[in-house]
Amino acid sequence: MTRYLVLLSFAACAFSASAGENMSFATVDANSDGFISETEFVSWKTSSGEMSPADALIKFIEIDSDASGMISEAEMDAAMAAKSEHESDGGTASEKKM
Ligand SMILES: [Ca+2]
Repeated sequence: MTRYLVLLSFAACAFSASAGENMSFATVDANSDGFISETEFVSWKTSSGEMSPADALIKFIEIDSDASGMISEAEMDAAMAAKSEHESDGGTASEKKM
């Protein structure tokens, strides 16, 4: 039973990782000004049904590390790197359990 749960969580991680790879900064930057505004970020996150507007706003504030009100490509890269690092940690832990 535990083994099935580990497999399921591993599959969920793999799925979310591949979904993330389909996203590019340019896709989210709707007006192509080189920054993702709060509006662009929230509409991207909510359009996929992934998050509520409130959750998307919290995520935006997390990623906007210099609190400029805009997400730069560097800030987005840092957020994606932190996310994939977290996911690979999860994968390693699952392999150890198996
Ligand atoms: Ca923009």
